[in-house]
Amino acid sequence: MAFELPALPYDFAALEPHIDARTMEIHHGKHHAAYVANANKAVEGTALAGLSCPWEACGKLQDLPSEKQTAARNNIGGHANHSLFWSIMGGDGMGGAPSGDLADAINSSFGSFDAFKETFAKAAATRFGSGWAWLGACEDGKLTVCSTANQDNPAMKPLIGDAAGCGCKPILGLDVWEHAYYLNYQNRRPDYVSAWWNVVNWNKVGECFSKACCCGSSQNC
Ligand code: MN3
Repeated sequence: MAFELPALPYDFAALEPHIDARTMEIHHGKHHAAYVANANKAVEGTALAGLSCPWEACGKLQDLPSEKQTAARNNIGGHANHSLFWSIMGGDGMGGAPSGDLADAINSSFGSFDAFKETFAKAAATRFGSGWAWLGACEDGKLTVCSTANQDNPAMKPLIGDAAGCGCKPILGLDVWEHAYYLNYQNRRPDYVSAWWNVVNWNKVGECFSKACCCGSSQNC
């Protein structure tokens, strides 16, 4: 097995008007596909060759020879982050608010769903340059918000320390690279973040919260 581009679980146009079809087509078919191809190149002939779960690989980047680590960090990170991103969005009937254990955890960690959204939107808006905002589960069961630069994510903590954010297990991620929104929103990142809440699939985020791994692919890991 190698890293594989997961199929989008909906049509390119499914997230309109909040995220346009052309952006989705380029983002999935060009950007994410390139991360997958380059991630496979980066691990060729190493101990990580043959892994198929990118989130697992993000936690093992430190096992690579040092000259391989930058390419692996950027591209395996890109693969992991986008795989989660596609899986926690959807078209009709999405948005709204979480329910069940996830809702309880959000309320106890942030005070309310609105307070969480405000904290998360601020993390997304204030990430300078390219990167991601995350909602993640900490080891004590609490939820937290953090953000990372480029294609880094909290699972990379063993390799990159504080640059990986808080070290939580991400269950919701928002791509704030310009390629994720520029066609529709240009420089208006806060408008993209506000619109994005309408396409979040909270049932999926709830599943990620209750599972050990949420790599977004069809495999069980
Ligand atoms: Mn992206």
